[in-house]
Amino acid sequence: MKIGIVLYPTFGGSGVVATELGKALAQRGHEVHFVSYNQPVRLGSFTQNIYYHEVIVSEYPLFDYPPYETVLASKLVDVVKFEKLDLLHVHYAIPHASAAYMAQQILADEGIHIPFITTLHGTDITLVGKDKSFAPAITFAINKSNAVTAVSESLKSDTYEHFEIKNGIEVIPNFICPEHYGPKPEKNFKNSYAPNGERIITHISNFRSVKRVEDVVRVFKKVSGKIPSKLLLVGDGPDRRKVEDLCRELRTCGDTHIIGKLKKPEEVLSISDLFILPSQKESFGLAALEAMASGVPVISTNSGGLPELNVDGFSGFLSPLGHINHMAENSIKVLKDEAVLGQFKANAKARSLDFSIQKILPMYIDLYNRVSVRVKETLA
Ligand code: GMT
Repeated sequence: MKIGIVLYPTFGGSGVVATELGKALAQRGHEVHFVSYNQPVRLGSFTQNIYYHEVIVSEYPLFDYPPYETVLASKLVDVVKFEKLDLLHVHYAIPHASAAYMAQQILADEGIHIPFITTLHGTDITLVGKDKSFAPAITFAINKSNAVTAVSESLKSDTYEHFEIKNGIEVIPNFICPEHYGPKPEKNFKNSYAPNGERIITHISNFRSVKRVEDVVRVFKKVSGKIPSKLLLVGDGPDRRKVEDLCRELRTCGDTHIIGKLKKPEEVLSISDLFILPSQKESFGLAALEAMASGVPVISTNSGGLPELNVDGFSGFLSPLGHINHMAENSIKVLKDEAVLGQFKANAKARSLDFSIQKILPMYIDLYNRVSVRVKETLA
């Protein structure tokens, strides 16, 4: 098949999932055309069957807000027509689903019929999308999609709750490629962060308020009081300053490394003993899955789709939102004993394999085939 994938090119989970999906499809012989405003960060080097089309919005003095959606729709028309695509798969509803719908209508006028699938990732529904300034357009575009997927049952029910959706929504969870995680790094790498054999606790996010990174620092303060530990904070975003201030206030700076954005989070995860994700809302929690794939147990909240991923008492623990003590006690339970930690690490790795690309990719391919057949039958 020839598939167009529309995505955000950034570090966010939706872009990561879309890129890894495209790479996996290409490896299996499909031709994949990525469409975005920048080269996706996880795309990597020149690879067979992969093409990248950049959406370039021209500057014009009239535009206080450059019309990205219109340029994206025009780009999609061009790519579908000249690369003879069979299907578009857009990741993150805003504004990709409505741009795909516009492209579909323009092409239909020319006798070209292209189906599009929308994958909902989370904040496009739970934060941004339900805002009244987006809701009518999002509802329309979801209803006009030839198929809709959500990355968790939780996101599916949130979507039905917040929007008047007439379309069916299939749940296809996020995935990892197990071969990307491991083998374990040189001992020296871990020693450079934990020279006295301290435990390494890690958090990775975009430091937006929904991630509650300050809770990570508060939990760390309590855990490091009982178990010698180091904290690695990976990522960057609006709350970074507040987090730095809190580290100073709680006097945890000496044991904390704020590393910034990393293209390969698996490198940090490979030396980590525990991952903390105290999010207010998380439709899935790809960062937690990546941690588990590296054999790192997860302390997370029980919000959104996290309980569908993190099995309480097995791959880590779940806590109610904001319950710092609960998260700290659970962290200590995992970290205090070498044998217990080893068991949690093995469990986390085992749980991650339920979300391996080998299990999830066939779900997407099956959906692509069903949608293509359905569209052809409607036209016949
Ligand atoms: O987490 C973010 O803020 C980024 C956002 C995105 O769109 O990339 O992540 C969402 O999509 C990921 C991939 O499906 C999910 O794993 C994240 O849970 C989800 N984020 C939220 O729901 C807050």
